[in-house]
Amino acid sequence: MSLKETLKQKIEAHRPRITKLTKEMGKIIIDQVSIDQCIGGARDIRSLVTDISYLDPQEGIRFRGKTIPETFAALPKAAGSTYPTVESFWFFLLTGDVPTQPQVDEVVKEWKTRQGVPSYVFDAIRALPRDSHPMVMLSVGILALQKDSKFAGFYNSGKFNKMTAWEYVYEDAYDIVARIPIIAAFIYNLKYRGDKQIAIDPKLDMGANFAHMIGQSEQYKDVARMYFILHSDHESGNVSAHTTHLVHSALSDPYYAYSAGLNGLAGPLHGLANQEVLGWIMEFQKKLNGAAPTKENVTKALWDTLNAGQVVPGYGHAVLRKTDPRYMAQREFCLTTPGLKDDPLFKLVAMIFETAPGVLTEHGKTKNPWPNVDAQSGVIQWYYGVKEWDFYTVLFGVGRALGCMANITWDRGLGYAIERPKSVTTDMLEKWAAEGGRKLS
Ligand code: CMX
Repeated sequence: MSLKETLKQKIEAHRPRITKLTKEMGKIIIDQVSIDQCIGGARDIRSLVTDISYLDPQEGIRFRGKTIPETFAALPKAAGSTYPTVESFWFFLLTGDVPTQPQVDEVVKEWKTRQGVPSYVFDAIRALPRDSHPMVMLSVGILALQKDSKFAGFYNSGKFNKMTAWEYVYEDAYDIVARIPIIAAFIYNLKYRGDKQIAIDPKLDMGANFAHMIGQSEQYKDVARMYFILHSDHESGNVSAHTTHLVHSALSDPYYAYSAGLNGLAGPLHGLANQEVLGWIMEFQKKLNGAAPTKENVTKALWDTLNAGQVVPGYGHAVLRKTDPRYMAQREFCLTTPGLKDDPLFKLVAMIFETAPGVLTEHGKTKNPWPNVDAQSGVIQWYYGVKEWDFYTVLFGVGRALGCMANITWDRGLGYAIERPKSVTTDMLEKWAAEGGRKLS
């Protein structure tokens, strides 16, 4: 069965569950809200629903119920590789089913029909100052594609229908995941390779083609596949996924929604942390002035950062309370790739991993002293020659598109409402605090 038919069946089978939950059990209480949660970024309030992935604080992410190693093991592999194609992961993320090889082949084929990017998108990016941040370029590129949104076209057709609206989100979502790596490669070549552009190779899967388009080596094909899959989804409360969901909940089409999501990903407390990690390391190495990194000077650099009131990039997490399995998957890649495990930058990152949790624990502020995905990802890019670290968040954004687009396809399939939480005033909080809590009846 095709991806779309499989998805249609799944969405239609799922709808009665949501109807039953809202109509028959809608008033059952599942959470409480405290004052510190209101002020502190809505942390831990259970008020979003997604079946695409789930983040356990101890265990880390599961995509469609599978851990990262289980996901990599289960999916059909790219030809000549031990890694799955991004296309097979897209099928899995959307449907929850591990695709058969013919289903993967079909997605790979369809992906190619969707990956053409109109020239006006490239013109819009070229019109920006060349020293614009690549995330600005990526966000502009996605927004420039909006003109052809099939969802917006359907909405404006006068025939809008809630039951079939998801099919148009699906069309836009599929176009976005197919086109975003092409736009990202264009930005890379524009900014860092003197605008020497490389054409799509229609024989290659998504990850391999991205490697080809940025002029990378054979081995980088697996780096791209792994990287895009690992960064795809982290349930729906993180800034990029939540923003995408929020914006789309107003029935803004997927282009508006994901451009907004990318703008959230570009924050240093979120996706931009991967660039900050490399910036931190380079600054540290500069200060060493040729001396070898040691546990002592790494400890000092960490304390200098904390004492200056800054965060240690790549460490801590709003949900996780142990080392991020996405960090471990990338560390494993480094340890098992000849050359990479002896790379000085990897050794330094490994030394920071040994040192930072102790320092952060002693510092005593963060609830999670362990590394997140961003602490490890730059090393691999750097090793393969992608040394322009302000580009790293773009790579994150290419991967994150998979999760965000799968999520909003399902949002529309299940008819989730426009998002509109309720605000209160500081006076109200003070009054309820004095009364020992807000009277709920
Ligand atoms: N270094 C120093 N201080 C840190 C810290 C870190 N890595 N992580 C958290 N803290 C501090 C917070 O700033 C906060 O301080 P204040 O009380 O002064 O405001 C305190 O510890 C408590 O924070 P928390 O509850 O542990 O963490 P939050 O849920 O508020 O924030 C996060 C989570 C990720 C923003 C934070 O850990 C951080 O800033 N980390 C560094 C940036 C980073 O790596 N971001 C990437 C996260 C993954 C991703 O989205 O890509």
